[in-house]
Amino acid sequence: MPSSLSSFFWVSVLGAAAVTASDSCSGNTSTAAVSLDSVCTTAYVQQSLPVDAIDGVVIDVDSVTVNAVYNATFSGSDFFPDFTNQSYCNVTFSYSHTGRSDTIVLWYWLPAPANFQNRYLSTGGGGYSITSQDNSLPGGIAYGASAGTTDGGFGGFEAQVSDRVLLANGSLSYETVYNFGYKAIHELTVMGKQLTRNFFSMDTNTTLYSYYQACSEGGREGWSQVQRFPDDFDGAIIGAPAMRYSHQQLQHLWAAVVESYYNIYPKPCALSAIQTKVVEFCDPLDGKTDGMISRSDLCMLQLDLEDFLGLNYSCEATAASTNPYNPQPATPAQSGTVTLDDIRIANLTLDGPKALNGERVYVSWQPGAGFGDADTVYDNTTGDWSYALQSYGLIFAEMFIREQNVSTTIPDFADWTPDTLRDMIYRGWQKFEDVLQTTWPDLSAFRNAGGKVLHFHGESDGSVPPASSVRYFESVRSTMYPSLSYNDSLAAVNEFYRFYLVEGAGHCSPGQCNTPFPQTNFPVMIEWVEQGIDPVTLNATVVSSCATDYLANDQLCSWPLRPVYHNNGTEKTCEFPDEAAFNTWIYDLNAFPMYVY
Ligand SMILES: *[C@@H]1O[C@H](CO)[C@@H](O)[C@H](O)[C@H]1NC(C)=O
Ligand SMILES: *[C@@H]1O[C@H](CO)[C@@H](O)[C@H](O)[C@H]1NC(C)=O
Ligand SMILES: *[C@@H]1O[C@H](CO)[C@@H](O)[C@H](O)[C@H]1NC(C)=O
Ligand SMILES: *[C@@H]1O[C@H](CO)[C@@H](O)[C@H](O)[C@H]1NC(C)=O
Ligand SMILES: *[C@@H]1O[C@H](CO)[C@@H](O)[C@H](O)[C@H]1NC(C)=O
Ligand SMILES: *[C@@H]1O[C@H](CO)[C@@H](O)[C@H](O)[C@H]1NC(C)=O
Ligand SMILES: *[C@@H]1O[C@H](CO)[C@@H](O)[C@H](O)[C@H]1NC(C)=O
Ligand SMILES: *[C@@H]1O[C@H](CO)[C@@H](O)[C@H](O)[C@H]1NC(C)=O
Ligand SMILES: *[C@@H]1O[C@H](CO)[C@@H](O)[C@H](O)[C@H]1NC(C)=O
Ligand SMILES: *[C@@H]1O[C@H](CO)[C@@H](O)[C@H](O)[C@H]1NC(C)=O
Ligand SMILES: *[C@@H]1O[C@H](CO)[C@@H](O)[C@H](O)[C@H]1NC(C)=O
Ligand SMILES: *[C@@H]1O[C@H](CO)[C@@H](O)[C@H](O)[C@H]1NC(C)=O
Ligand SMILES: [Ca+2]
Repeated sequence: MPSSLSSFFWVSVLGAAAVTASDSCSGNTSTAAVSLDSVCTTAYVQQSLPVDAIDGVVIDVDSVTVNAVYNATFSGSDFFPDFTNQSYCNVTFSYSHTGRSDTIVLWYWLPAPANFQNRYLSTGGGGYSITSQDNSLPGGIAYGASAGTTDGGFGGFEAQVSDRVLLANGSLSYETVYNFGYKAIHELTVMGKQLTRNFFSMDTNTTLYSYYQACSEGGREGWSQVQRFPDDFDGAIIGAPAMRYSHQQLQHLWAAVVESYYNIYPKPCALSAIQTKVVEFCDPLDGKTDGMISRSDLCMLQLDLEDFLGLNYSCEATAASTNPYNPQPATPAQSGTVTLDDIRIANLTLDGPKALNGERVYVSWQPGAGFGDADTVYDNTTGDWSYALQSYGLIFAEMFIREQNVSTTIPDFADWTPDTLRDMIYRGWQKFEDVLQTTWPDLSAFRNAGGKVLHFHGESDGSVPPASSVRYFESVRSTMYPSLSYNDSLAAVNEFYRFYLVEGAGHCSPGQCNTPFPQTNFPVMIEWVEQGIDPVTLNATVVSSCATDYLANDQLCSWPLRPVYHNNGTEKTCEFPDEAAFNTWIYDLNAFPMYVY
């Protein structure tokens, strides 16, 4: 007979509709014959709520919203292929913590019973958001998984943690920081799994496979769970994680620091002309001239930006931008030739943060990443160009570290030197080491619980440097297997954790034309977890709209193997890079007395 309370509800609530519920007597709870209509009701969802899943959590039963959605179509995502005819139950409800007056809203899509395949998926956010709203949920239900997201308690699915992180000047909301850091996603997952079991009337002996999938800040959120909660996920798909948080957020101010410190303000048009030349120069170094850089390491060894001295550039005037964090007046037409000063800023930007004495503060971006953080803004009253403060760095420095409610400027920025940036990174690292930094390198508990991690990063990412992901992979490898040789430790890590650089890709998206993007990570992870199929290479698809071979399939190499093209680009192999190429990915962050994982 059904063993759980929810199975009891299933029978009593649905009556004759639950004709197959008795299958659970043989250890198989088949709900396939039940229609979406009959379960996607407020009463049934209220009875399925995960009320006892977490101590100290109180679910507001009256907050439940439920509606069935039929035959939905999803298209245009980089993280799952297009789907038609998806039917699901759309559920939201809120909860609070005993003794606190907080309200956190959860949002789940539960697939039609006919399509449920005993899977659950948590999804995450980007930037200062903990959620991608309903943009990532389709990638779950299409594979028979219920899928969830949380608003973190920040005031709705369109809100950001920065809306709530300061209670007043000098008063940081630590509860908000910890919800963002790791608590809210954990609660989303534990409750999502129980809701799924209850809703589909799974008996306790049936395995519910649990997964995570997100990119950028969502990637950091994924690591925050893998590092702390070994039983939450069987498989975590983590893209371009914004981890090593203090370094990651504040490095976005590096370009503005050097512009201000050296008083050099290149025109954006000059930097984009340099960028075009970088791609042109580095594209063929990988053995295939296809408009994208598959080997940014070889590019780094051979590129000299001074070769672009005297390059002509010309851009048309642009309209004003109303971005609240970075409002910009209209810009005039720009033209000229690339100067040594322009090249100096481009060089320093790519090289990444260093202290004035030359000690290294953080990793570099790869050539091909562009110069977004170095883009200057036009002052239409003076006719001058000046630095722009990238909003992630600005908010982290002012709100999280200094606890000052300043949204568009850093009052003393004109006094900042490269050493000020170093000191600010150190301060943020120490202050948030246990909640946002997210670099705990010992994943033994997750490995021992049987978990798998699929980690990927666009090689031309201009927001999170891919060398940051390489550094974490290498930290895990050397921390967990200190006495093994490189090859043996690599094999040991790869049993549960694989990392792939995505040739030519940008930040959580295809970048240069013809980039293969890993759009089928969820089915690949399902095969790894449920069938033991090791993703020796990562399945990818050319989804960039400017591609010459749209939808072509490709296979990405598992780190540290790198693509090598043969026969004028018609064949590709994955090979160990030579020592010089490998070493371009490895940094000695000697500006700090503490080791940076
Ligand atoms: C679940 O598994 C246990 C142990 O194998 C077994 O005793 C129990 O009968 C099973 N329950 C159901 C509902 O199959
Ligand atoms: C459970 O039922 C499904 C669908 O009928 C079937 O494919 C599967 O083999 C069954 N599993 C067990 C353990 O009986
Ligand atoms: C969904 O599509 C199926 C055919 O694929 C059709 O039979 C059904 O009526 C549609 N349902 C709704 C609610 O549109
Ligand atoms: C749409 O999905 C339903 C089940 O959700 C299925 O019965 C139907 O055949 C599908 N229609 C098409 C056109 O694929
Ligand atoms: C899902 O539910 C939420 C909350 O009620 C609602 O805002 C949203 O529009 C619903 N989505 C669909 C596709 O019905
Ligand atoms: C921060 O400043 C904004 C705009 O100046 C204001 O709306 C908000 O209430 C302030 N928040 C706090 C916590 O002071
Ligand atoms: C740059 O433009 C100038 C003036 O328009 C022209 O004389 C020169 O040949 C151009 N240089 C290159 C390298 O195209
Ligand atoms: C300068 O830019 C601001 C903001 O876009 C605009 O309101 C103003 O009209 C501009 N002034 C001139 C002289 O173009
Ligand atoms: C830019 O970097 C290259 C290579 O590191 C170096 O040779 C060159 O002197 C630098 N140029 C400037 C203007 O800083
Ligand atoms: C908060 O601090 C900022 C920066 O020091 C200041 O501009 C603002 O006036 C302060 N707000 C309040 C309410 O004190
Ligand atoms: C691999 O990607 C191709 C498209 O590039 C797709 O057709 C295939 O189903 C994917 N394989 C897996 C395991 O998802
Ligand atoms: C090499 O490939 C490029 C790009 O596909 C093509 O234009 C060129 O003709 C090829 N060269 C040879 C020698 O086949
Ligand atoms: Ca190429």
